[in-house]
Amino acid sequence: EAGGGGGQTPGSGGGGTITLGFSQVGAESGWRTANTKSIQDSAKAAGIDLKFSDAQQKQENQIRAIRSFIQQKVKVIAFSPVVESGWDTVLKEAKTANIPVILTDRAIDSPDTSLYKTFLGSDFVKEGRKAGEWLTKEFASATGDVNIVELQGTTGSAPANDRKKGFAEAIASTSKFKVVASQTGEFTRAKGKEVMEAFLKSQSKIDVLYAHNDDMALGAIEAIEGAGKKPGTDIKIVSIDAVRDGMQALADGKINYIVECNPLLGPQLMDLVKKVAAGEQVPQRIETEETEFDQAKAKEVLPQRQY
Ligand code: GZL
Repeated sequence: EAGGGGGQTPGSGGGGTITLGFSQVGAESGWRTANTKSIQDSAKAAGIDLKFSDAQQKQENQIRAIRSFIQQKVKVIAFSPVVESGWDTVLKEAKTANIPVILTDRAIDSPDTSLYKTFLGSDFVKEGRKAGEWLTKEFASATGDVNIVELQGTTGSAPANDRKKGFAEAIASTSKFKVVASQTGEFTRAKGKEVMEAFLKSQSKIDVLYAHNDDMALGAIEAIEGAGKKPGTDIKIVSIDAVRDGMQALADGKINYIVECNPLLGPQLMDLVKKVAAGEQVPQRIETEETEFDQAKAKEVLPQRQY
């Protein structure tokens, strides 16, 4: 319940319980599932009353959820913006209602940084760059062109924009690296498989697949095997996330390298919610800690991976 009698401040519920409204992107990938679990488990552990909404990857559903949280007078709003643009109006409504907003996972492109207290998430440009740097090392001795196909994440999303940018920067060093096809696979296995099937038909020579997440890489693996080729051997694959199924494919030699994108943001988010609810200052930007894996390291760490 929000507000209530006895002069309590809105969103503090009974006995100081903080109410958090969280708008999640959807349930499109293994990463998202792990991220949602981390948020729900951490809210429970922190004694925070979580109102959780799944937007099925639609911005209008996130905007509707944020408006509903404002109506309910929650104490804090947090969300993972499915795309970078189009948030100013609804975030200004939250500001007018004196409800602080926290961005998690993905960023927005608004120049008005007063619209949110902090952004907790990965540096996607860095992730793309790490993937590109691995590729330049892996193909350092290649003499002819190295033909790359790219499965992009959700169109307009920060991870898709920035992973593409970071990767392109890293491979620009030598002209032999050619991105011969690049299209969104919407971060899902199904779409990743469908687009990779099209790439296999339209491209005469594919040396590498760069997938913006493991789920699309796993879909692409099905397409590559369906075409009678060996993923990880005939077509090298570099991906991002390091979710369990991706790490298993890496250990099995079907993926060659994975850059981790850590979904376990829940504990840090709840600490930030408590600080922001108490009116404390928090850093404008908090970057997630994460690493990268080759096949040997994947075999080693798989047994104790949390997600
Ligand atoms: C990245 C996150 C992306 C993951 C995908 O932080 O937004 O969305 O890389 C997920 O798996 O769908």
